[in-house]
Amino acid sequence: MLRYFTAGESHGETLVAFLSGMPAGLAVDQSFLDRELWRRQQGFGRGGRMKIEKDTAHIVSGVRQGKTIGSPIAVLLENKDWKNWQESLPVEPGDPGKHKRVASPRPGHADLAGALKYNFPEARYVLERASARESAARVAVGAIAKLFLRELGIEVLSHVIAVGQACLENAEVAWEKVKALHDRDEVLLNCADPAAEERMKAEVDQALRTGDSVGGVFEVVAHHVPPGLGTYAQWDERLDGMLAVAVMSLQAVKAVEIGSGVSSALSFGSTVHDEIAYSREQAKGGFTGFTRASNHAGGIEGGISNGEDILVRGYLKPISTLRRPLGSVDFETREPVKAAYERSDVCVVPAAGVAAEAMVALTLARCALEKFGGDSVHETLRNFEGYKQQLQKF
Ligand code: EPS
Repeated sequence: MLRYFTAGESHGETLVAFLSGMPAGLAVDQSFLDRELWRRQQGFGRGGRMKIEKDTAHIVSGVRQGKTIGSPIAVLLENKDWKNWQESLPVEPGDPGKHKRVASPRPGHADLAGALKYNFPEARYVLERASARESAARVAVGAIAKLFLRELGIEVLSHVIAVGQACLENAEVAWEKVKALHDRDEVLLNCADPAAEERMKAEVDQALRTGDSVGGVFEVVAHHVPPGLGTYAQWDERLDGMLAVAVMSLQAVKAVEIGSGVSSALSFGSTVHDEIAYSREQAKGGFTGFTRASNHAGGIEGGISNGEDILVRGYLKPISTLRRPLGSVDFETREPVKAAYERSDVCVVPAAGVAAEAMVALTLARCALEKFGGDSVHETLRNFEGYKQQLQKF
């Protein structure tokens, strides 16, 4: 079973990610991992921290001579900012006078709920772990999952469909366009339509000017996924449910949508469901000859992938750290004060999309391994070939 964990605090020495259950024989390209980490650091509206960090994956186990060996993979990601925090966040008791308190909890952040839960007098340790810095560790292991999926011909990418009030007018973006975005060496807001991207930039500019923050919507697209991943047979094996958990678990995500689920709920069935046809032409090159007139279902029906692109949207609340802070209460005096402000980002929608790609890739890799099995990639691919032949004969 494919499993993963992360450890690490935002300003601690390193982030750590573990990935276990990846079959042996998968080529691991370090430059691909680092490119994924770079993508997560980009986007208009990031704060000063991204000038300090240049994330790179330091693999310490599970990969030898460029390939996985079936053993657990551990990856370290250095926090360059650690040198500025060594005295205030030491592992050993250190000098309590150097501690940097977070005096008043930020509305929308984990600060208050976390302090209450863990019985901390203030929120420093809470934000250290609740921080979205953690998502870098997920991207590192997600990149390995992406390499595995590539062996099966599956690719996972994302694009941004809204920042604040600025939305893509037509959110149906062709796979080729999403792919072209990924090849860009400058990530602005990772939007496929330049005019919409300009409007998105204006939203971020406004937030920057006014000491505010802004959220938005990203869409993860998984391309060339075979039909048959996930199942309706048991509630926790439904692919849509697993993807929702995976994407909702990312920092600041407050809603997840599969395909056009939200607008579908407000429409008649005849306008929503994706009509089925058959193409003898497609039957030669595709998994099957069945085709769809549209993809409102986002590639999943009955909790099972149906062979269309899988579309998962994440709705991101605006970052809760505001330069013009909202009302809060001092942890010590209980007097009304403004919420604490610490250097932060203003908009992270493109970055969250990259982190969500990692979560979708890890979920699909797990489902693919459950379906096709294999202790080596060779074995997985052999089983996958057998399944493809079965689909062809259907
Ligand atoms: C974050 C606050 C900022 C962000 C950070 C998430 O960090 P800092 O407090 O060090 O300025 O930049 O995100 C990252 C470091 C990252 O790599 O994404 C927070 O409080 O969530």
